[in-house]
Amino acid sequence: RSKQGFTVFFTGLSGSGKSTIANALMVKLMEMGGRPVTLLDGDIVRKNLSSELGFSKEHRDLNIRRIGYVASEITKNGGIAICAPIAPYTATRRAVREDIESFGAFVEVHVATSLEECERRDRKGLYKLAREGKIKEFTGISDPYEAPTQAELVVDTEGQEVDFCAQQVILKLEQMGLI
Ligand code: GGZ
Repeated sequence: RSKQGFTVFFTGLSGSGKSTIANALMVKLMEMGGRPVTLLDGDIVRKNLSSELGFSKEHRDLNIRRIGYVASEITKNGGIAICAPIAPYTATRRAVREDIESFGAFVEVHVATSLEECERRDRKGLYKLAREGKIKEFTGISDPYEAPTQAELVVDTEGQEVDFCAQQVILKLEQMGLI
């Protein structure tokens, strides 16, 4: 009997390490073989699926609902979807969870790297621009991030290696009987 499809949904601040962990997880799942794995990364979705959207609450919600729809189709067909947007709003994450759970499992992973650490790293220089007011509605600076309270897993890239974080996700998926 083949296993049910599932979605791993990462959420966290810009620069928290979502994409890096998501990529490491994708490699691990692909190495296990057998099932197609689709990565819906924040950047790539914004370029290809949500190119007309900005960062208002309405646009962020629409972006997340689109990601959730694609992930639900993949999950329905028995595949593995990995999503890695900021997804700052609890209600929107919950709505996506409900859509997906009618077809398979939804595994929410909070990448809880602190704002202080994300801003200290500032890999793309966006936090500096946000502090200067040159980017408006920037998550964590001038726009909200509602941290999950009931995520299946919490990881933190401050003091934990990316590979360790990805391995924690693998263990959780095994515990849940998904892989
Ligand atoms: C947050 C922004 C913003 C604003 C541009 N707020 O670190 P990045 O650059 O590569 O990831 C961030 C990405 C966020 O897009 P998402 O689709 O993940 O957001 S959401 O889930 O809220 O729809 C950041 C960049 O876009 N970026 N402006 N104002 N992040």
